[in-house]
Amino acid sequence: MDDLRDKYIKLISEARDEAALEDLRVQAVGKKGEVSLKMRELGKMTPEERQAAGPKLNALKDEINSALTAKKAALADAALDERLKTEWLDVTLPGRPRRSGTIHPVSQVTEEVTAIFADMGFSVAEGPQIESDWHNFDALNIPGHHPARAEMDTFYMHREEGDNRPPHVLRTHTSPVQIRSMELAGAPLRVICPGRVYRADYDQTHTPMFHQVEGLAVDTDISMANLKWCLEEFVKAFFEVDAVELRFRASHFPFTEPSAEVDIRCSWEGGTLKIGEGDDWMEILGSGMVHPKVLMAGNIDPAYWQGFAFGIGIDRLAMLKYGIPDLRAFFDSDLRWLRHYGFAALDVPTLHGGLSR
Ligand code: 2U9
Repeated sequence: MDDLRDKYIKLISEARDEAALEDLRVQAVGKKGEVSLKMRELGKMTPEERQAAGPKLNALKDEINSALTAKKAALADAALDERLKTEWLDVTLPGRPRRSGTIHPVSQVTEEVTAIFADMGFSVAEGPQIESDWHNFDALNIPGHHPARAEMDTFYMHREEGDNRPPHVLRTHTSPVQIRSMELAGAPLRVICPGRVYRADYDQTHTPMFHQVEGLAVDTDISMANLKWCLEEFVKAFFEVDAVELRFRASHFPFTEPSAEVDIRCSWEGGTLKIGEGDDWMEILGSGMVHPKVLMAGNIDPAYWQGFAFGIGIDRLAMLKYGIPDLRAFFDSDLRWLRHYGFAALDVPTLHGGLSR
């Protein structure tokens, strides 16, 4: 029995894996194993011999089973240690910004414009891109027969044959968001509305989807003077120059009266644009005093309140500020273009931290 014990304890200690251990278990204490065969011999013994051998055999079986269990646990520990050595990872290493994405110039400029107007006390509002034709047109003093409805090259949503409800449209400007802001918040109000707009037009300077930011300020004693100051502050902050001259040219929009298109003084020497100096003028936005009918559409009493409004094309602002020549490349999703013209993520524009750096 001592020989059996020494043999198996040694073999178990030398076993290299679980399969080898299982073979040893079958050989030693399995049904036809050596210890089991010895137990069968107990029947042939005298009662005295059996009394001496029985407990010893049971103890031997227990000892072998314990050695098997202990060795199995040791093998599992060793395997885990081996894996930990090869699958080791230093979680304290800094991140490696390989192939990180960039912020699209349109997003960057939207953030810049938003930061400037937020600093002047304007809040930001968003609205649906699929609009009722009332919010997109009627409320803005553009009735059914008005040429602006045709001029805006509107995308109409599909309607089933015989459906005579008023159509929905892809909004042709962000102005309906200001109508909704007036309906929701009433006067006084200072809000800007950036977002996507849609017109069926495609050439070198037009894409069927583009971006606008429109502003609206409603209060008592509001005049074109307040509009002019706000726009001057905006242009200086946006183009990061100390002084600019604005030129207001009389114009016409259905939603403002009077209306003005606004140019900034600039020069184009050697093909590079300089803002605030030179003998050229460049149109950058449209504006005016909100038409009384439009205030009424937003449930605001024009006998008591006045407002100014303006609209700016974001894509064109981005082209001007960052020297991007072709509008259509904005929406090609070409990664090389995005890496060239894109901005670092997390470099959020603020007036105190610098808009574009
Ligand atoms: C309300 C009242 C008035 C918004 C305005 C313009 C003039 C304008 C163009 C600029 C370039 C559109 O992207 S663009 O082609 N916009 O000229 N927008 S006044 O007037 C409003 C808007 C909403 C309730």
